[in-house]
Amino acid sequence: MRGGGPVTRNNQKCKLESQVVTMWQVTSLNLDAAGTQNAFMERCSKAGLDIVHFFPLDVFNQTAAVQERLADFGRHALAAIIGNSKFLWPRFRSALALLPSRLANANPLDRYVEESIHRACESLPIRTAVSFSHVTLPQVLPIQRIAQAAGLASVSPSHFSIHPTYGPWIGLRAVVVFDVEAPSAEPLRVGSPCENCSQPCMPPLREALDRAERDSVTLPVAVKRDWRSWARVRQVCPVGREQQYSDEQLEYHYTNDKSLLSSD
Ligand code: B12
Repeated sequence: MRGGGPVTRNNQKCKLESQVVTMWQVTSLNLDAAGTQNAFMERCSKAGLDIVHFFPLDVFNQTAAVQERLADFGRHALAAIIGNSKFLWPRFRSALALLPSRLANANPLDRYVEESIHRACESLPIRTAVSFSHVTLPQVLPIQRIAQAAGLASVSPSHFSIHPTYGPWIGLRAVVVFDVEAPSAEPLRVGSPCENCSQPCMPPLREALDRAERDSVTLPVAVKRDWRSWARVRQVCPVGREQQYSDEQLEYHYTNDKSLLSSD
């Protein structure tokens, strides 16, 4: 495989209970892994999946319950969390415009994400294993906890993954495990974004939950029906405010209303 130069990365591992964050200083990535990273990131980014966060899979597997661990090709494997910021939306809309038949899918965005990530994996000359966050059977991928262990984003009290730059304005789409050796990682300690925050997300969350209970609806139904109240929970977060999704992206993410995708 083609090799790039050695790569140095900083990853943060956040632990909310103790309000302590551990930052992983990852160095001396071998040439195979560096080449894999570059090729893979480029493919994902072109599709609008602009968050590609590499980490040694062991940082999650070593603390996870046995049934939640991801397969590691029998080695200290390299893995990546694939996600997106608001940058995904124009790319996704262009892909729909090029191929309107995508709208026939029950969930066009999930299908687009699947296709894009599979294509990025297929471009690599190594084995990969992909787990998608929207696939909930036979079991849910605990991607928020993986993102926290990997130092990408810490989980807020309102159950959002908060990225230091994008705040809650990210989607977490998949975890890819690569059949290459990950670098060794050394933890450093830094602060969490929710530390010392007045947590303005909690009153709107409680309100939205109370309303769902009063209306006797399940949470998935409540989120769709009462989406503006649920969106408040995210909009009040002080981290990454300027990274908010567009109105259309926001509404689609809460409602999955495909009619939003039919207009230009
Ligand atoms: C099921 C689900 C929901 C359920 C949550 C029900 C529940 N009690 O867990 C409902 C329908 C309520 C929901 C709502 C939303 N979700 Co949701 N959801 C998921 C999904 C598919 C699985 C989560 C899960 O079951 N985890 C179970 C175990 C394995 O994880 P865990 O770490 O032990 O527990 C976490 C969750 O269970 C969650 N959780 C636990 N209890 C509760 C209670 C409530 C009220 C909520 C909202 C969440 C929640 O938080 C835990 C971490 O703190 C994930 C994708 C994924 N694979 O994680 C997306 C995911 C968590 N959701 C996401 C989003 C964006 C939303 C919505 C904003 C919009 C939407 N798409 O509906 C809303 C509102 C959320 C909010 N905080 O305001 C994003 C979060 C991105 C981010 N930056 O954090 C994810 C990662 C999907 C994605 N593609 O990015 N969701």
